[in-house]
Amino acid sequence: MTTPEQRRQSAADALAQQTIELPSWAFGNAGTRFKVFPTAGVPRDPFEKISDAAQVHRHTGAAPRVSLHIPWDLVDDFGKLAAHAADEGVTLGTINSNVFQDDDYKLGSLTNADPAVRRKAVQHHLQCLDVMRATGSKDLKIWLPDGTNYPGQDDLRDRQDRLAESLAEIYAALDADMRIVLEYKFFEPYFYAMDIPDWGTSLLHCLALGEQAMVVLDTGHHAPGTNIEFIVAQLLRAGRLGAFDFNSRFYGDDDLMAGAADPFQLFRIMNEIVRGDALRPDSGVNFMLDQCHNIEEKVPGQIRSVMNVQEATAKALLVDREAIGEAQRSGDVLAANGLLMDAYSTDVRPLLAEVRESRGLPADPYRAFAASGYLERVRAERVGGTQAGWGA
Ligand code: LRH
Ligand code: MN
Repeated sequence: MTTPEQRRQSAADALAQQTIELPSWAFGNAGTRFKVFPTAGVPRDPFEKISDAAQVHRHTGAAPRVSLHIPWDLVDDFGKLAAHAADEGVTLGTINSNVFQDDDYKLGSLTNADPAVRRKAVQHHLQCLDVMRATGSKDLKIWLPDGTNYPGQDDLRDRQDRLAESLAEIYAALDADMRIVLEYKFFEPYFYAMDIPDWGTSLLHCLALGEQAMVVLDTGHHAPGTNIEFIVAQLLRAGRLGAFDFNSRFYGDDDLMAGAADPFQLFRIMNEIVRGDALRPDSGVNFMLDQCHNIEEKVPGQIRSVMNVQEATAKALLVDREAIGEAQRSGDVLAANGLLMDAYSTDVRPLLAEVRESRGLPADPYRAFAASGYLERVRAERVGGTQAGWGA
């Protein structure tokens, strides 16, 4: 049996190594179809986005990578962008393709009935692989907006066959150390059938492609009431969980701060990660945020989100695994549930403050950033130009 102190110490060790990848697009303006609110000091280009993301790492010590979105983050010289990132103490991470803003993809991109449109969409992904070779990134994240709005609009099986063929072309172009991470979403922007609506469909395509294809689980992409931690357990069991897009939601794909809407769900997800020994830096699971800060300041919003993931992880690391295993195997329902809730009910903020201070980081990154004057500085400096983000 481990003692609470032993669990606390091994939790501290694991938390010191945890890293969360930030989305470049979270630092630009974002909103809904009703309104995109501009914010003073918002970045005007990928270099400024990287600088803002680096502030999150500087204060949390847990966000050393930034994922890019193409073409939102297209630059003339990705080597220069990677050098800028290094100067700022971060690296460039996952490359996200984008086939959801081009008129040609109205009836589909990789699934489109028109071979010329499919070829164009495949070409875009091959361009993303070239970006990865320039940035040193290893993961190509594919989320397809592809879908239909009305029954009969298109043949569901033909679209899957076309999708499989297009994905195979992209997969064949991967370097040996690259991965495709394939994201699913149950609705939006289409409202009858999305072509990759659920984890099963993404997994089937990944299994058909090969070992370098993994599933991305975006916590905002499930039907209400879905037991997401069950999907996590199953994908880990299949060895095909490649990455998370963490955010939270009350209703749809709200992309709110991770843990803000449902901290208990985030804890249950991280509990399956810890139980599946997938928190290790070499587990192959990339923990990322995918959020939009429509009304709140973006850098503090990202800092708060990283802290929320750390808190959920810390609670999951404090679960007494031996005791809960015994209670589960002996059918002691209340004891087993009670042991999980004990961990969830633990205030882990002092433990996290200790871990941060032991690494020379501020005990409270959110408060430390607020006191840094960074936002005031960039508001004064970033005058003119076009702010990055939706609607830019
Ligand atoms: C789609 C999605 C995807 C990104 C986009 C910004 O909803 O989750 O991961 O490409 O958001
Ligand atoms: Mn996502």
